[in-house]
Amino acid sequence: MRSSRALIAMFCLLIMALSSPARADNSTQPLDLFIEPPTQTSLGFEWRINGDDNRNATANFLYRKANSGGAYKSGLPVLRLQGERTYENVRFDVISPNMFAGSIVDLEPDTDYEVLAYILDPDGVHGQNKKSFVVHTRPEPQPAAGGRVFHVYPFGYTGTMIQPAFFGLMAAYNNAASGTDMTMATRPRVRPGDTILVHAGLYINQREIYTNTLSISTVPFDGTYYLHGNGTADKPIVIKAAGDGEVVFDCNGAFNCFDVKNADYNYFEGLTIRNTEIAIWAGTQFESGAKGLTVKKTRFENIGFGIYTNNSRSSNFYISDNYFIGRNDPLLIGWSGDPWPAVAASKGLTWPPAMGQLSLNQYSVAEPHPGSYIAVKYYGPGHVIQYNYVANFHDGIDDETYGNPPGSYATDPNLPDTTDGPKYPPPEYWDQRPVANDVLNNYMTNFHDNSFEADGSMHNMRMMRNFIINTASHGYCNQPTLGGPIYWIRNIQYNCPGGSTRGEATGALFFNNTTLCETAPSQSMNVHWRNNLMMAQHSFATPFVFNITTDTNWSSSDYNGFYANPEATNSFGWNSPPFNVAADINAPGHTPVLVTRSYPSLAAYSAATGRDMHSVMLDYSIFMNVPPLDARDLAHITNLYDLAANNLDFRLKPGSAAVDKGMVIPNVTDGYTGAAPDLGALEVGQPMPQYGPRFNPGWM
Ligand SMILES: [Ca+2]
Ligand SMILES: [Ca+2]
Ligand SMILES: [Ca+2]
Repeated sequence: MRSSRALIAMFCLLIMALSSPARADNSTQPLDLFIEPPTQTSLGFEWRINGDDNRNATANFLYRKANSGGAYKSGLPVLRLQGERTYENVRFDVISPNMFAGSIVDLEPDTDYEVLAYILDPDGVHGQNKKSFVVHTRPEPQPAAGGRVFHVYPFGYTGTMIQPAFFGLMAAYNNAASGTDMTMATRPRVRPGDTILVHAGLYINQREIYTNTLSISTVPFDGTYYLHGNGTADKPIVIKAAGDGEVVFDCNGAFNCFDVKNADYNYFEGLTIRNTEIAIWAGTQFESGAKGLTVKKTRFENIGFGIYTNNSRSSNFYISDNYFIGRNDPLLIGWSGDPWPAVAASKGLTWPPAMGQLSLNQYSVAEPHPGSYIAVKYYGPGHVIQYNYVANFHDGIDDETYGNPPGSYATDPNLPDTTDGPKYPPPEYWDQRPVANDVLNNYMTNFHDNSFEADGSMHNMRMMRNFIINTASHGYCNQPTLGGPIYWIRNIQYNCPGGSTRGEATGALFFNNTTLCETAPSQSMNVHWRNNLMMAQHSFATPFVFNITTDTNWSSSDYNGFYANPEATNSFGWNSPPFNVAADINAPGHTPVLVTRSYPSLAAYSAATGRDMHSVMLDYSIFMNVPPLDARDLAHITNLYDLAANNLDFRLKPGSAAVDKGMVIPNVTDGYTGAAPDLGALEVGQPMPQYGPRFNPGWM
């Protein structure tokens, strides 16, 4: 009897233990540290943990060149993630694991770095809280030494040809070129490390003519150059201008010019590609996608889309120093919402504006004007898109919105059995995630919608030192982002009448941006602003200069400089759960309950919310030469501005109200001048960043 009573008692205790709420565990247990694919200049890390329910643990990633014996420096601020949930109907349901994620930026390519990572928690750390390891940054992709070299000339060329020589690209790339039914009948000649030098001239096919005459066509009926050769990271297959004059691939209206969806490590340099809807198609979601595509110093014109993959296999692209010239009108026009329909009508434009060749039922002889969609769209890890000039598109450079990342599943409240599944990708899918991407130093102008989208991206997205001018809405788009960190650092955004920042941002960090329009993302979690200039443009979208809606009370903002619309009743808002509730997060069947808080002044807002306690008010007189714009002046809202043509100068006047008003942010403000870092993108006395291509092409 006694033993069975004891058994029953033990059983009851076990049931109680299993059913009682989990005890808070405020100490931290570090788990595995994951190193994301390095780029040429950045490293990204994810360190998963258990515990730290009170979210006060911190992590840091220190670095120095290997074997240098130098002092360690700190990488970017590391983001704490835990349970933020991006839940949007049946497209997204992603829950951030308990983890840290962060980057180190502005490194040298092809270099070993020693990284020292550690976690601190005032409540204690169980297990190994320090790790050190060496990571090698990627080299810039280059043609390999020692590979075979093939020479390509345009049909009809009669001069001396360097051997081995071929007429047309396909004859060199494949074992032969053929016409019409035979265009796909040969296989790649090229091997890893081979270089095809394309000599000056016009390369054009007439795909509509059935022919055996190679001067007319070497592509199938769709007009596409299908490339199927595979290079390697060290030995790409190179298609490069020979250097004796402009090389023009005129795609003659083909929907897609180059298809590299099944061609890894192909490399394009120095070409002009024109007259096509999709110039280089590198992947299609759920079908196939290339790895390691390189495109340098290439000019894209009369295109709908420049470079496109939305396949999660795609990784490690290097898209640098290119010109993407879209077909959109040389005026600013938006695609959605007021005041754009009336503005378009006043200019005699059809609306909404086209983003491609007009379909037959829209074609108008009076206005046969096609538009352009996106310059570069990518998905997957390790991409670098930098020093490009992008003009006249619907969007500029976008992560693919994609939906739930591979291996994870959204929630359909009506059909849970068909879509329910992991809310974060299992480790076997981690190499297919949109992480560790660099978008740097691009010059972006004239967009219907966004200059940049981080939409659908997850961790360690680094959008830095970009110059954004003339974007109808939201140069910084995060709709949605899936955990973060999404680093927006030292970007300039000017003439953005629809506002600067689109939600629904999870894990976005804004450091030292010069943002000259209103900031009012509709929804957010775990978002943080430091050292920014945020100055109103009299937007039609909102009177607030800064109106944040966030489901987490660990979102924060401080050390910023603001300029408010003078006649606005309220200029600052911080809408979040009651301050005694840590977070109230979207979930199936649950809508967060937020308190709307609006204030007429920075002082009132700071006092009530504890945010922006060290921030300041200022005006456009801080700049060397930046005229304030009025987005409600509809007669001029379509104006385009240009850095050089308008003699704009976004540097701060020495001694002005933004100088030395910032805080130290490691890896962002290193080397600041004066008593403290300045607000905004450009520190007084430091050299201007390069925006756009680093070379002067002959055709400019
Ligand atoms: Ca803790
Ligand atoms: Ca967009
Ligand atoms: Ca300073």
